[in-house]
Amino acid sequence: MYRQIVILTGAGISAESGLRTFRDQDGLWEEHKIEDVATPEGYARDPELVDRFYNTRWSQLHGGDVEPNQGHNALVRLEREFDGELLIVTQNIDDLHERAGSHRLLHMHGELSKGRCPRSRQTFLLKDPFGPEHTCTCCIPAQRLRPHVVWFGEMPIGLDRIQHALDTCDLFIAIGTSGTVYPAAGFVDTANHHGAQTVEVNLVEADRHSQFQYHLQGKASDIVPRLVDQILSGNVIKDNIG
Ligand code: BJW
Repeated sequence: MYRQIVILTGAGISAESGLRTFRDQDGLWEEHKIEDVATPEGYARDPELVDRFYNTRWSQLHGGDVEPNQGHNALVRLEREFDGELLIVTQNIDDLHERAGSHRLLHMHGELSKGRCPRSRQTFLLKDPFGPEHTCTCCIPAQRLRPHVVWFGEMPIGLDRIQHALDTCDLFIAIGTSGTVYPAAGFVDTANHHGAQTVEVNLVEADRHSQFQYHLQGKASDIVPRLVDQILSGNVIKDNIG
């Protein structure tokens, strides 16, 4: 039925793995000011504070208690069994899609497990939490690595590839994202414009101004496996699945 699928994931897909979202109750933005920890200006003012913010999240991700959930796993099944084109675009910087086994994946807001040279933009895998001792090997003098994440005011990663996939997809699914951060929040408009079917999976009710044609309300770990069954069985997605 479908030939080209783009899936956008947000913090909600990792929530059931124990990682906090940003804007929900108890979300990360309740304890941190966005302008302090998610802007280049905040990093320039106080890099240690920003390093600590990401180190806490790095330690949780690598602490042994966090694992992919049924939502991530279902997307791996889709990748293995779907005959057409698939691209998973994640706004998440965790590596739970990779740990589950996804390959056709693009981290548009960066990766928690990497540091980046601010001069050459080369990335380096981080085997331990951040600190001033993490420097690049590409420049002389060596540069202090910064978190490989996209902050407000910075250009997201892979936009050309994403744009091409959106222009040609016939199904666009957004999972566990509040749709408040651009350009990701505008992907649904692009997909609609090109005639794709657009589906949203979220724990909460659809927004009154939602641009999605279908809204599936519930936990990602519950809805996504059923959505994948539906796609793989060749059926068109409807409001009511499973
Ligand atoms: C569940 C669930 C469960 C819970 N099951 N669901 C004015 C107007 C328009 C735009 C702008 C503007 N002023 C500035 C801008 C641009 C700005 C922007 O969008 N600002 C808005 C705040 C207005 N954007 C940028 O600056 C971006 N760059 C940019 O625009 O470059 C220029 C450009 C120009 C032209 C074209 C293209 C580009 C960069 C944005 C960078 C965002 N970075 C962050 C931090 C990354 C590192 C980190 O992780 O710390 O990315 S911010 C943060 O928000 C993070 C996330 O990826 C992102 C999105 O959050 P997400 O994933 O949606 O999480 P939540 O918490 O918001 O939502 C969770 C959802 O899950 C909720 O809906 C729950 O209900 C649901 N949920 N449990 C299913 N179990």
